[in-house]
Amino acid sequence: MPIDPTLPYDDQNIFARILRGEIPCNKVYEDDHALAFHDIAPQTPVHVLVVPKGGYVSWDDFSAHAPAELIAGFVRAVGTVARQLDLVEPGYRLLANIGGDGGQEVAHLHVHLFGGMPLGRMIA
Ligand code: IU
Repeated sequence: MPIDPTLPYDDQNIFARILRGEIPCNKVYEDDHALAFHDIAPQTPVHVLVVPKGGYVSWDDFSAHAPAELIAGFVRAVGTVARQLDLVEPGYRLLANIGGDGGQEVAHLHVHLFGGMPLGRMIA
């Protein structure tokens, strides 16, 4: 069920609970700005989610309201995760679903990192 991205941030969402350590995840990477973990239902051989450490519903909320240091740190972390997973040479795909038409289901900004196979021209 897609989320309503205009609602205020709810700190009981599943990724907020993962960030607080209340729910376990299969962690790939963590720094001061971001946490990355394997998607629970991978769509490709490598399917990792990267989430910023901060309460932002979506890319829209994050890009409009997050401090520049967090935005920079998050963007850098996404690149670091891809390098750590040795995906740069074969290539990979980043995706952020935003709101209803975007098919966003978890109301904490996350970037999907897909890889491990030729992704062709599929959208997601
Ligand atoms: P979306 O961009 O909000 O549509 O994607 C949410 C993703 O979060 C989706 O790929 C789920 O498989 C994934 N996920 C997860 O990894 N762990 C969870 O506990 C839940 C969803 I709920």
